[in-house]
Amino acid sequence: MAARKPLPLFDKILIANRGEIALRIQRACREMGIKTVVVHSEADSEAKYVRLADESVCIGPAAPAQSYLNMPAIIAAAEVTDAQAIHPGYGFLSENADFAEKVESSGFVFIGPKAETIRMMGDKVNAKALMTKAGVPCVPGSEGALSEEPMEILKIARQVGYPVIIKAAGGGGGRGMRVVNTEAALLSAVALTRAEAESAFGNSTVYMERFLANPRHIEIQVLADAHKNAVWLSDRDCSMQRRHQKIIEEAPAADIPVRTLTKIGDRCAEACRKIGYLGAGTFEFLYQDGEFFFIEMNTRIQVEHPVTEMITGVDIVQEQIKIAAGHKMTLRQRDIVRHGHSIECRINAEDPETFAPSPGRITSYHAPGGPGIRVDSHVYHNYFVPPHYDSMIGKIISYGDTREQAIARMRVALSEMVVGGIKTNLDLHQDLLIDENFVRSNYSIHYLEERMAHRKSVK
Ligand code: MV4
Repeated sequence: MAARKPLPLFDKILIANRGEIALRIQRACREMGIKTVVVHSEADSEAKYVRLADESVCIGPAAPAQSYLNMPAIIAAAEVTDAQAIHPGYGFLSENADFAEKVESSGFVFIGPKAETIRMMGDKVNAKALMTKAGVPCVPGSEGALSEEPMEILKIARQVGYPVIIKAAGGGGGRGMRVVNTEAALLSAVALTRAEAESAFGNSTVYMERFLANPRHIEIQVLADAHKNAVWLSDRDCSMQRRHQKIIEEAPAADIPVRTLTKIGDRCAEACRKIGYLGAGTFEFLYQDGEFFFIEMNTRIQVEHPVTEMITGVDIVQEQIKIAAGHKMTLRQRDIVRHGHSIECRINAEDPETFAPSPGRITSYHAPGGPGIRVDSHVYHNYFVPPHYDSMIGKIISYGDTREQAIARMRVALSEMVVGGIKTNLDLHQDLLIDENFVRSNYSIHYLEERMAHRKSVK
């Protein structure tokens, strides 16, 4: 019997996103010989990636609800341009199960997991149950949703031990959660979190976990194909954050014993096979006292994916596309070796004092370069940063043989970078790259906020 021909890739992909990730996806497509359609709002008509795309379709006004979240407009754009697949990027509709479903029922391929997987992971109670069953360790807490019975709730908290955290099943990424330190405060905190969850997510389901006081946020990147192959692509430390907005990410995370990491990575890959996961995904963990605790799974490409690409040499966006086209992954776990160290600094258009977005025209722009420096950004000299969207204007990613070299290269890159006309967080990054705790890898999820509170008080 003749060997089966490799499946063809897509001829044309529609990119349902904006900014740096729209450009990143477009670059992957062009490298693979795939034509691109970019959909954009009226505020993004002049964007570089719109001009570079083979085709573009304006899908509505600046307001995201009328453009980047406008499902019928996006699907209509795919129809008129004859695209075969839709890449949702991150944010916007990337983790919207209804969108994934509509894309598929309209005859297009959604570049991501199946709608039912997205829906499952969107409910954090389901996600935890699924992971527990698949052998991924979770934070100890209520088994599933919290009951309505006060005595039952008190009993579970006693077993878990205070402090506990109450989280909304429909929340995630820091929304809908409340820490409870004492039994006296428990029942009213549960009631309040329920009420907030009902109004924010239309779902009053909450669950309880032991509150970890000082963890690091470590995540594991995975890739899984439609043929039961799954691999994990090392880890990232995303602990340097403020108000659930990551600022610096790095790979690999410091000081995690190889055995601990390998064990958790293998569990993640095995969980992907068990649940029939498809595409790129991220397992989010809290890491404290040498132990990993699963908290959530992200079913999209993430902002910080480049640090993983730098240390593994895998183009994660290209892998997403090949997997969506039904290809068998050629990557095997044994082929995945990490080399060196990578750091990402997210450059935001924001006020350094208040962190309020600082949109406007970029009157001078110079991007850094040189060995081990990658810049993922869609902006340029005279670009107008619109006020309607996220304030991130790009990312500097450094790579070195060692963490020290990645830090040194990032310092040089930051010093070279010029973004004039708007306020940015470049100075904060310069400060953090010489911060002795950062340099010594001595930081957890609370570090940045504590550091800023301290600086304010001594000013
Ligand atoms: C926690 C926690 C401590 N203990 N869960 C916040 C975002 C959401 N993904 C989960 N979050 C947390 N869950 C337990 N059981 C602390 C946080 C948390 C956090 C986690 C990751 C990154 C930044 C954070 C900042 C504050 C709190």
